[in-house]
Amino acid sequence: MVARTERSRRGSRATVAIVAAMSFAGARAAPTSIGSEGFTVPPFKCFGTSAVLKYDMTVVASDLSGITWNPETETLFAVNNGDRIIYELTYPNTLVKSYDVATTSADLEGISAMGTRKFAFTTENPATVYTATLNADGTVTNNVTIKAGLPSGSAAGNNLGFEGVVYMPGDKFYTVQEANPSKIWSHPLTAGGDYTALTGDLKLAFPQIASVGGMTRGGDATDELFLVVKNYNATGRGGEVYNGQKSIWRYNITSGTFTERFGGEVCTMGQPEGLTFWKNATSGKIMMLVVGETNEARVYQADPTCTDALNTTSELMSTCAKVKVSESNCERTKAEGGCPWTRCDKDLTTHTKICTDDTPGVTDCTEAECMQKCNSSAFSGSNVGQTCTHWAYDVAEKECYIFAGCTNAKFDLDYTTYTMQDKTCERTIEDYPLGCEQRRCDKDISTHNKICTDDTPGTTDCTLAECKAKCQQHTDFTCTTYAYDVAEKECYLFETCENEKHDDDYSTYVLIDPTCGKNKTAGGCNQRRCDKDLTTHEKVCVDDTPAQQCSEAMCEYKCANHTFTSINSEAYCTHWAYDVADKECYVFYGCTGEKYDDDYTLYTQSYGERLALRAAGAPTPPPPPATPPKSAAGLHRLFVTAFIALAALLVA
Ligand SMILES: *[C@@H]1O[C@H](CO)[C@@H](O)[C@H](O)[C@H]1NC(C)=O
Ligand SMILES: *[C@@H]1O[C@H](CO)[C@@H](O)[C@H](O)[C@H]1NC(C)=O
Ligand SMILES: *[C@@H]1O[C@H](CO)[C@@H](O)[C@H](O)[C@H]1NC(C)=O
Ligand SMILES: *[C@@H]1O[C@H](CO)[C@@H](O)[C@H](O)[C@H]1NC(C)=O
Ligand SMILES: *[C@@H]1O[C@H](CO)[C@@H](O)[C@H](O)[C@H]1NC(C)=O
Ligand SMILES: *[C@@H]1O[C@H](CO)[C@@H](O)[C@H](O)[C@H]1NC(C)=O
Ligand SMILES: *[C@@H]1O[C@H](CO)[C@@H](O)[C@H](O)[C@H]1NC(C)=O
Ligand SMILES: CC(=O)N[C@H]1CO[C@H](CO)[C@@H](O)[C@@H]1O
Repeated sequence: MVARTERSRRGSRATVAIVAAMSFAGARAAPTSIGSEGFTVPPFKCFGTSAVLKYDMTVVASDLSGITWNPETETLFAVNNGDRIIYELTYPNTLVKSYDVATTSADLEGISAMGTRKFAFTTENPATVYTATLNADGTVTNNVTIKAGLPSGSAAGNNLGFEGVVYMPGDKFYTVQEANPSKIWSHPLTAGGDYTALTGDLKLAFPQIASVGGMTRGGDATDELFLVVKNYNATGRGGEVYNGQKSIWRYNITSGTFTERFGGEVCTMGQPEGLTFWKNATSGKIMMLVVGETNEARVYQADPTCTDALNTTSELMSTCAKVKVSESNCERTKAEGGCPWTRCDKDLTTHTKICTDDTPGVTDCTEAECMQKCNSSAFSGSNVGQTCTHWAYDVAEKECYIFAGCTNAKFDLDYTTYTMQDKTCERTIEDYPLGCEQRRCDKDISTHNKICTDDTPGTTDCTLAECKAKCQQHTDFTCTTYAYDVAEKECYLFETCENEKHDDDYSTYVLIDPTCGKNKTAGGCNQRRCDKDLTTHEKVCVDDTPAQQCSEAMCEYKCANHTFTSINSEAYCTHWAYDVADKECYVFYGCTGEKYDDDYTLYTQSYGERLALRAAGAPTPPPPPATPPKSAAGLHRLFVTAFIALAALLVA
């Protein structure tokens, strides 16, 4: 413990010394070059607790997967794993040039500036490092494949190859493998050698890293690497366990240890994939830029004279808040159609069966009466005094349950369950232009900022679109929810929405609906998936072989055909997720911890849809591919292939 503290202090003093030697005068410094950029990365504490900028790096079309600062041109070079294009831009978001590096795989994942416009970059499938010169006129020359593929016997599943590369000036390349295992490798600067493992499986190292999105160097430091980690298990300073964390980790190559981590806004990114540091020539500040899918960008800055020590960031800044997992499983009101074929678990939830079919016309009731009984909390016996939150009605038998809370809502052939009030309205402006009308988060207990006011109309007020944009760009805290007053043009931003309730003036919107809940007809929820660590699931189609892949229609059918019998005989599949690119499919029972996923679209499936799909039967699988081109279809394919080849020739 003492030894570690000593080392940390020395590390930080050394950093300060290097930076002080640069004696920054405040004037604009001349461009620097790789290996002498005039800084190392100060301890993370120095980057403070607020991002200085949060934005979408829209000049990179999509799938932003890696970035590097090039000190000689004072521009950024970003890679996109959707095409094979490297984008050069001026910070923060002005396109300079784009370069088609024509790699055999389009899956670009990492990039590192090497000086004199030379860059190293990686592709994931297979794990490969390339170098090339990206000329100012947009041409690509001197392209070299340093090495394709890991040494034989080293695991690297499809899509789990290199996520990042670091050129260490005059020394070697370092690469990082995404997962199974997450691992750092090195390779000599010249082509033809082999990768050498720098670490073992990072999952077994103390931060329990299970997935890495990128890696970068820290200015002129030759013994440090910085990893963008997408999934690791953390232990808090008080011993508390936080699973599924995201962060930046600092790694000391000499000692082979991770020395500190930084969560902050990295926690809120969908999928952090790239990181780079530079020294701002105007302000002298050390800039830290984290980027990720689709084109999220977060910027922090540190004063190089900062004297904080390594590993002294607060628990709050180093660790992501635990994900709140919603427990209630029916949050749809009568107006929203309720939750069909569902009833709260009466063994676990306080309830009264308030109408029965014992004496039709006397003991039974209408749906409106059932709702009214919940509204008036008409509990009987020992439950008198409880507050009704949910009610369930059986249309056929005219029976009614009222519930205080709703634990373990599950399949029921006869009932539809309704909540009296959706306590967390959660509407996006895209799905509901009016949002949640006359609702607002409780500003006494929700972290908030009143960002537009009617003090000086035309100056301090704003439009609804501006209110939303301010939420997206807010840096004091991560804004998830915004509320807008149309009459006064006022706007509130909220970090979380605690105790949402009635408000005469405001309509409330979320940036992202955390429980999107759309069926196939409604188009599903793009780039979302239930958390497979928290939800009962089965991966029913995989991309290991073409025979194990499936079509979207088959994925939907597999949900309809699936019962999680280990739970019970009525645990029907409720959600399915499909990856169009890899033709992979998950089926789920419930959906806990729904979150961003770059590959999947998530769909709900009601019992009604299930019955209809089962009645229609399994979709016919597509014809087997690559039959000899004798049939008309084969000839057609041949023509298409020839046409594509011709088009490619013409383009080239
Ligand atoms: C890395 O570890 C070595 C050996 O413990 C130490 O001498 C060095 O100062 C460390 N480097 C940094 C940047 O902390
Ligand atoms: C993190 O903890 C969870 C729950 O204990 C476990 O399932 C998972 O494998 C752990 N991850 C790593 C990387 O150790
Ligand atoms: C950081 O310090 C805490 C004690 O405050 C210690 O438990 C932890 O292991 C340290 N982390 C690293 C990466 O050294
Ligand atoms: C440098 O800092 C200034 C002032 O904060 C900022 O406006 C500018 O965008 C920064 N430029 C770079 C390249 O970091
Ligand atoms: C519930 O009862 C109150 C008072 O009786 C009434 O004002 C309100 O409209 C009722 N709400 C619903 C949803 O029926
Ligand atoms: C449907 O489920 C049955 C029973 O589990 C299984 O035998 C069958 O292969 C499934 N059909 C499809 C198309 O997956
Ligand atoms: C699918 O969702 C739409 C829109 O939410 C809804 O109107 C429709 O009834 C749903 N379809 C089924 C079969 O549940
Ligand atoms: C941009 C470019 O010239 N790319 C080439 C790099 O080298 C490979 C293999 O020699 C070629 O296939 C690429 O076209």
